[in-house]
Amino acid sequence: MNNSSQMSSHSSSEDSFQTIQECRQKEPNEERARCDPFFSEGFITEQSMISESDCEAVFNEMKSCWANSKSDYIHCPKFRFHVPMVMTEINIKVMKSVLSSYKSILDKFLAEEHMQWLVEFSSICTFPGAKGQQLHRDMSIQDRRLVTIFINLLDVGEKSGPLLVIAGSQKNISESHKSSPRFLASEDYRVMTLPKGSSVLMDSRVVHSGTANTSHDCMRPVFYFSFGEKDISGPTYSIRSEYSGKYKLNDFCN
Ligand SMILES: O=C(O)CCC(=O)C(=O)O
Repeated sequence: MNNSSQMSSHSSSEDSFQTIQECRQKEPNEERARCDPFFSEGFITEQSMISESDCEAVFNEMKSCWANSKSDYIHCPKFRFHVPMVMTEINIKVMKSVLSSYKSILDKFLAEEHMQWLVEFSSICTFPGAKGQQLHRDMSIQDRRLVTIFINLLDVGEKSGPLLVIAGSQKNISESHKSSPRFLASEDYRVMTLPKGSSVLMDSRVVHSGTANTSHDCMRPVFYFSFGEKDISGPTYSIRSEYSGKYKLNDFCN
């Protein structure tokens, strides 16, 4: 997650489109249908991939991390926990299962070895009373690569503080989301209200935020991990020190 509001002035909106072109030339229709939305919108979702009992087991792992580790930096920390996760059997099983469904996109997006580091392995839980975060990018350099996969461990409704993303905002990185009319227009806003077991794969250049939890009794626990380049300036990676710099994408792909 990013703790910097700095915006890069480097801009090239063409790289995503070139990658789409490559997909078109090389892939059958089904692969293209999966690939295109991610490269054009900057995110893609998958509904109910993880069973209810696995969600519950991972949530229990998260709670035991709350007891044993302190919260990492997070925007708007009141009523939000941000705690690195432990690589237990169930966490890795769930991670592998989600990765398998995004593998073709990840292979394209993180095309080179140095882009494939596991840089985050963590959790966020938003509690009733949490205010909305400011819109931000986790990474603001157009030609670097970083992605995050968020897994929802409970149903996410409008009031439980869903993730908000601005579709397509990874292409216009030189434009400030604070002043650009493009980002002030709400037509590109997508609120990730999704069922338990669903996931979101998000390009870290996408403008997004965790919204306010206005519910009285709904938590939003999310298990997440990020892959990308490990030397990007801007992001602060949430991962236990013993895992940092040790794993790559293929370590979790069968
Ligand atoms: O709440 C979320 O899902 C996203 C949180 C986030 O973007 C952040 O803390 O930087």
